[in-house]
Amino acid sequence: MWRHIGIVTAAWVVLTTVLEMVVANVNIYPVAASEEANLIDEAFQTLMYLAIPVFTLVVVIIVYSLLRFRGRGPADEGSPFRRNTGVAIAWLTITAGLSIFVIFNPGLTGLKELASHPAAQLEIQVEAEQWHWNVSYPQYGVYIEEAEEMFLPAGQAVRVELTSTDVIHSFWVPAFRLKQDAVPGQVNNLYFTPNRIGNFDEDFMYRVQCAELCGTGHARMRMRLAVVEPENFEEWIAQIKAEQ
Ligand SMILES: [Cu+2]
Repeated sequence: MWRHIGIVTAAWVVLTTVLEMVVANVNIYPVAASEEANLIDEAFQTLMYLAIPVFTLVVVIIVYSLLRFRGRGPADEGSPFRRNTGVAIAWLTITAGLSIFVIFNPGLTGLKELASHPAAQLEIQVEAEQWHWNVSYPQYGVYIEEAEEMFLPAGQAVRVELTSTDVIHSFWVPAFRLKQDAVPGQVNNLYFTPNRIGNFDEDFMYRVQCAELCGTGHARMRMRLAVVEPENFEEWIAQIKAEQ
């Protein structure tokens, strides 16, 4: 018995160490272009660190049991199962404890951080409609119907007022790690601060993508996104105004 436990423990420690090192050193995330994205990625990283030892323990025990305790021939039924109340209680206590821990951290603490957004410097109204986005920048008197791209100044706190004219859509920016439903007859706010210059042509994570199935044009319902220096943003706005 102790030999089995020794082998399983050794394999578990090795596999856990390897995977934890991979997660700590390999960047598995797409580009993070907003302050909120860093919060989300940190939360994801914490969950990975906590989940790996549980995952590897389950995998190691299953694989070891399959190899070591399998039947040796067609008539052999293999080793019998025996109940072990102590193991069951320990397993439930540890996994329940981990689950409760992540509800508070990064769960509730992360939500609180996301909710403590700065006062918006830039207001944008976005109207979702099958199958495009209408965007207006009320501070600049700019309205773009069926917008194909959206410019944002880096470093400025943005508030998006989001609504829909027909069905439920969802405003999703992968590079910001944020998603908010656009619901007819209702205005939902979304807050973010872009902090990394970039655009769709360089990295397709810079896009606004509809993330709620809304009809046949759903997959094509997207806008290119560009996060630019504030002076370039002003130039873009001036250019749009000149064309209108
Ligand atoms: Cu959609």
